[in-house]
Amino acid sequence: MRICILGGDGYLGWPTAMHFSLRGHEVVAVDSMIKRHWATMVGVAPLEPTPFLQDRAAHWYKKTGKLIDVVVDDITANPGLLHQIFRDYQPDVIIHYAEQPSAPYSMMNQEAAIHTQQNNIIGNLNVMFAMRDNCPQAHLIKLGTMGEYGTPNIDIEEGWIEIEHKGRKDRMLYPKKAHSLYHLSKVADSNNLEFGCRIWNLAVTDLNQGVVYGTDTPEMDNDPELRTSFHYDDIFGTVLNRFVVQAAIGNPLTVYGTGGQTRGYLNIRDTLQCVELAALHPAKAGEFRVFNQFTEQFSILDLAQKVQKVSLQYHLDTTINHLPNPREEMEQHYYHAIHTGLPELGLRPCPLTDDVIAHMLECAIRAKESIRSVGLLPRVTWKHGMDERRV
Ligand code: USQ
Repeated sequence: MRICILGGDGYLGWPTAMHFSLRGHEVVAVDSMIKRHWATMVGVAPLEPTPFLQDRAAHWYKKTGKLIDVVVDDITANPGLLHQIFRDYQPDVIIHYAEQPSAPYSMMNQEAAIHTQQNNIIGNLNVMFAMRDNCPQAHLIKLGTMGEYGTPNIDIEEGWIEIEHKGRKDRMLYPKKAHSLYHLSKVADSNNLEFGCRIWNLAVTDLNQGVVYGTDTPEMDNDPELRTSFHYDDIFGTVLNRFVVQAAIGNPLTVYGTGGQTRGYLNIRDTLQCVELAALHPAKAGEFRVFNQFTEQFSILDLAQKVQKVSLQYHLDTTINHLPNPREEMEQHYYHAIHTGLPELGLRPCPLTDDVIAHMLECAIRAKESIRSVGLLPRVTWKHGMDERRV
């Protein structure tokens, strides 16, 4: 397949590029590098330096003889870009990760909220129009999020729900109660894409992904030149990635509130499996297909206790600190999200075992010297935004 990966420099984008490239697909990775800029703006950096995308692609070519084409440009700021790429390249599959991915970033202040929604929603519209005009037969795999649904007091279906109202029935997009203005940008994307499928016959899979964790994938092969950007800070670090880094330097684990918040989680290796399964089993023309992409669900306290237990093996005396919750979210709630679509296509999950946590912890201990204190504690509250004193 000819695969175009938008957001190819990111935590998920680069591993996805290597995964498909190794399996013999033609890959072009597009990225504006803006996430590196956002990270600098909020004073954070990945655990270890992440080589530039062009350098990683060059190293990959030297090592495997496989070419990953790189385009450095902005799909949101330059609406003509994707028209040109899709016209010339004629992708079979477009994988769209190129969005501002952080809920706290979107809640920092008015400017960051508007930038998040503009960047994400306009970028996604640019993808839709470029597909319609240049490769209407391609399959778009779009990264959505489980956080679009929030935590409703009813079962969460996979994107769609049958509703009976006053004696009549219809199949509707599942109602959303998103966690943040970032998550709301993805709600808007989902609505726009469903419209594109209905009106222009586009074929789209929306992957409503849970919280991802993990330091590496097999293609990285412990090679620092091929590593991905692993964030552990308050803005771009996801919770389990944060906890292992906090444990590695003997800091308390920052559980927000009681820690009863329950979410779906998956290993970064399973992200790759899921995206590959979606690509190999495409949505049909006109179909807006949604998968809930996670493998297990945990509360925050469950995760903290797992990290605490494993850290004992490394003689780390890890404590759990219940901080006042900087977010507005339910801490005790019902959570039952259907996630059968991807297992039906063949997903075989890597569960979160003690060994998986131990491996992450070893990576964090190895890179201990480079861990920064900025962002170990949360700086953004949903009520008041970024606390500038902590920048
Ligand atoms: N949390 C803590 N302590 C921390 C950090 C987070 O208790 O130090 C809690 C949060 O309050 C929240 C949960 O952990 O209840 C998850 O937070 P997170 O920062 O790991 O994840 P979230 O903000 O939801 O966003 C992340 C990714 C985002 C993706 C989303 C999937 O950054 O791109 O869309 O996970 S999901 O959560 O399923 O919507």
